[in-house]
Amino acid sequence: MAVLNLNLLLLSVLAATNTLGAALTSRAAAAEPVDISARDVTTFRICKDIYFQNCANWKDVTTGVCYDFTSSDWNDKLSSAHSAAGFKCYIYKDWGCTGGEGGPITLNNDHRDLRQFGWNDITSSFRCWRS
Ligand SMILES: [Ca+2]
Repeated sequence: MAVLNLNLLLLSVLAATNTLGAALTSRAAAAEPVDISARDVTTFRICKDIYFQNCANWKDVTTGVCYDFTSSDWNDKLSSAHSAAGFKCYIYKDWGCTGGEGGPITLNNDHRDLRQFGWNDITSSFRCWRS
């Protein structure tokens, strides 16, 4: 009886080892570098005034990355915006893409006057994705 119990214990240990091995394999796979090719670079057209006036192009925007309007020049100044063809961008009230999300802003949908959405002069960060 004691031998049988020992065998059961060994089986349990082996099963646990296999489970751990599988977990380690999964973790190793998850830790592999993110597929950089899945990321894209785009431009976000940002404007201090409605109807796309007083604008600048935020270039080299990497999809999935949050960008803050840290300068007093742009923080809480956005009044209209559009993204490039094939991309969509979301705007946020606070830095770090927090505090409420607006969008998606694409090339063709209407974000020429953010007052329409109650979003005039409050945007502090944005993030873009491929559409
Ligand atoms: Ca803000």
